[in-house]
This record gives sequence, structure tokens and C-alpha cells, in this order.
Amino acid sequence: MSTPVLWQFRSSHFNEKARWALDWKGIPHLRRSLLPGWHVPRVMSLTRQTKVPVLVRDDGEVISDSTRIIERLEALQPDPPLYPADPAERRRALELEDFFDEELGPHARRVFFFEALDYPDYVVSLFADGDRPVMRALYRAAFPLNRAVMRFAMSIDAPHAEASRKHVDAALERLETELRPSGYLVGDAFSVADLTAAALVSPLLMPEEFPYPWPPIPEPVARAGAGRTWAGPRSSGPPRCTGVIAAVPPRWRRSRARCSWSTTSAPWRATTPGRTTACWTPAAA
Ligand SMILES: N[C@@H](CCC(=O)N[C@@H](CS)C(=O)NCC(=O)O)C(=O)O
Repeated sequence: MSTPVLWQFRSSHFNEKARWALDWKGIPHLRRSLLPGWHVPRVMSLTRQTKVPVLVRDDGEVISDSTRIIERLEALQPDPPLYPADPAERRRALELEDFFDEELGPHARRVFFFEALDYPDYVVSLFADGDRPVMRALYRAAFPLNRAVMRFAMSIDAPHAEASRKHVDAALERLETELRPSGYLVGDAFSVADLTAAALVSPLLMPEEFPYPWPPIPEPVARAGAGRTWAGPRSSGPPRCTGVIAAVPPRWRRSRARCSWSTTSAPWRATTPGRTTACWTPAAA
């Protein structure tokens, strides 16, 4: 496959889902990072809607939505597979992908931002670290407006956050009960179901294997999540994993670490600051 361009947010779990699929398949690609809020004109012009990830292929094909991106990658490059070969297992994997897309992704995001948006420096760091200092300063200055838009657009308020916590708990409980003795969600191999669940829980787990650094989490945000929803970054002490969340990291590590090291080290750092990153997967697992 020629070199596609992934238009993305760095700190975003749906974008992580698409990145992980590209990395899993070993597809060299270029990442163009956008700043949330300021992304709209570019993404609109590409897709007539505003959400990332968006994958643009050399031949001009534009694919938006992480599920459709994975479907297309699977068709273009079936190996290594993310869809199980067995039809019944494939149906189950796609059904679980859909479930986590709907029941975990948006709710984990809301729960996280409900706590984090009170700390603009932290959120700006999440979104804009890796950009040029002047860009970060401008983005920080404009952030109050951006935050208001985020709260409105994603219904980030106390009642919705409380309801979303229940969705996250239920989704993680399902994750726990659906796990097979193999440690995977479908059959005995890593599939799109595992990738989706693990990528979408990233705002709550802040795993080290995420390909961009997590800025230090403000103590009140860490406290708010402790023992309830998220784990907190490893640097802030022992992981605060409880209950079902504790079950996720080992599987995450096994599969994400296998393909992400090249993106966490040389290429990303070599192009910082900046918003374009060349990514490829090492030959060795
Ligand atoms: N169903 C979509 C969800 C994508 C999504 O929600 N993207 C968010 C970032 S996590 C976004 O682009 N938000 C900005 C916007 O809605 O304008 C997918 O799987 O790609």
C-alpha cells in the first residue's frame, strides 16, 4: 500500500484505534495532528463532517470513522488479520467492536473530560504538546472558548457524567465476562474486538504503551478517578487500578507493545515540535 495520511488528534482514543490498526498491520503512514476545535475547517473540507480519525490514501480515497478505516485496511491488507476467519467469530468480533464504540468510547471520554476540563493547562498539554510553543500559547489563550464548546457539544456536565460512569462500568463488566480463557475476546487470537476495547479505555488507563506522552495528571483529577474509573499514569505512583480495570493492562501491553515502539521513540521525537509524524512498524515483533 502506498503511504496513507492519517489526520488525527494525538490524545484521542478513537484515533488511537485507527493508529493501532495501522501499526498492527505494519502499514507505513504519515500522521497529521490537528488541534481539537481548530481541526474543523480541515476535516470539513476532507469529509464534510468534523470527526477524526480520517485516512487519506494516495489515490485520493478518503475514509473517515475508525470502524470504516479498519474495515478498509482489512480489505487492502488482510495480514495480519484483525477480523477472525471463522464467520461466527467474525460476527462476534464486529458486534463487540460496535458495542465498545457505542458504550465505552463516548462515555469514557465524557467521564474523563468532566474532571479534566477544570484544569486548562493540563488539557492544553494533552492536546497541544508536540506543537510549536507559539501554537501552544495561542491555543491556551483561546482555550476557554474551546472548553465551552466541548462542554456543550459533548454534554459534559454532572448528570451526564454520572450516567456515563454507569455505562463505563457496564462496558468494562462486559469486557470482563466476555474474555475467553485465551485472554482474548474472540477465539484464541487478538482481533478488532480486543483492539477496540483496549484503545477506547485509554483515557481512563493512560497506559504507557500509548504512543504519545501523558502529561502529569493534576492531583484532584487523579483523586476524582481513583478507585472509580481511571488508573492514573504510572509516573504518579502505583497504578490505581481496581476491579475490572485491573484486567485490561496485561492484554494491552502484549498486543500494543508488539507494534508501537517505533512510534514512541525515534520518529515522533525526531519531528517534535511539529504536527507531521512518519510512522512505521519495526520488522521484529
Ligand atoms: N465513531 C467515530 C468517532 C470519532 C470521534 O468521536 N472523534 C472525536 C475525537 S475522539 C472527534 O473528532 N471529535 C471532534 C468533533 O466531533 O468535531 C470513529 O469511530 O471514528
